[in-house]
Amino acid sequence: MKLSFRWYGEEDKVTLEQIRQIPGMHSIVTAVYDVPAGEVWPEASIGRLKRQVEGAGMHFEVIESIPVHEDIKLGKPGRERYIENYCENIRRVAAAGVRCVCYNFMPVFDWTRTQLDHRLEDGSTCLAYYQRQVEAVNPLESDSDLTLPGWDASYSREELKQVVAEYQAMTEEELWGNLQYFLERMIPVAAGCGVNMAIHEDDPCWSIFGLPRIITCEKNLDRFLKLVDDPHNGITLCTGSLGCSGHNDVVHMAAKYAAQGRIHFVHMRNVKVLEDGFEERAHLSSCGTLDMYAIMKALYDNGFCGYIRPDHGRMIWGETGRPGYGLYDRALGATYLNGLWEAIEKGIK
Ligand SMILES: [Mn+2]
Repeated sequence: MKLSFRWYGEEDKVTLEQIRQIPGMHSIVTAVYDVPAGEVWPEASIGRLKRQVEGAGMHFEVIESIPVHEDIKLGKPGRERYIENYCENIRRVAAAGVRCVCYNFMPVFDWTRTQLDHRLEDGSTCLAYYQRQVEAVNPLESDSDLTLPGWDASYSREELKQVVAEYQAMTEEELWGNLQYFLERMIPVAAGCGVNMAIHEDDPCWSIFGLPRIITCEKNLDRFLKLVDDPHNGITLCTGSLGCSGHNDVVHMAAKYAAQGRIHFVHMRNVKVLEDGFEERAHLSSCGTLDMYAIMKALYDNGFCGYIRPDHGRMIWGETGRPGYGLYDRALGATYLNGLWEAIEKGIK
């Protein structure tokens, strides 16, 4: 495995110099953040990121994410231009040495949580999702000022209503069709540049607000991988996104898809599954519902050699900043992952 860490660029309170001091850090996971979704990234911006990351002594090989424009997901006529732009971005990052690109196909709402500062018993805070709070929010009610954290603030309420209504009129099968159309054009370009595409599961892995969501479970991941049956068409195994549903056997999925050579990137995060949702927890297995050792062992045993990063951390030690993306708890997570990996490796030899 190649240990990596997400960095939000120069705006990030967490610096490359700090990340480099985490033992065993191999790669920085980042993106060009100042270009709207669907547009082409300037080569100068990509080059600058590469210089910054390599200048700090780490590798620039993973992008998270190149966002997929809504017109592609909705299958609108405008998608042709956005698919061509997407492919051009893959060519450009590949030319800068990138080997893996994470992306998702979630309608409108990327990750969804209802609370960003849920206080745990030990005084740390975490991201949480409570179904009853989601049900209290109706994105189609124009008189409602309620929003949820993580929503795209670039939409006005009227625009949000419109795009949500478009998706609510769409079936899951139509969304599958639009995904296939995109993959059939995009994956050959990625394959030609030697870039592994790694779709991220829907987070959480179920439908919200009646919008279709399809990258959610083993059956659907099987279907996804067959849409374009090429090793470059792979997944980001996000343990927290899949593991927040008790229906997903994350250990089994890690073993199965690693053995198929289709896991290119792993997000390791522990969650506590509750009757009414879930809370993000510290990485240690005993802090949540997931068996982090068993997941790492399944990856190891099945030849996983891709990139892995600690996913969201709690806020600890008085740190403030981007929810889920502070330095301290993610650094603890990285060190824990190193420890698991070393123990598994040495235990077998
Ligand atoms: Mn993730």
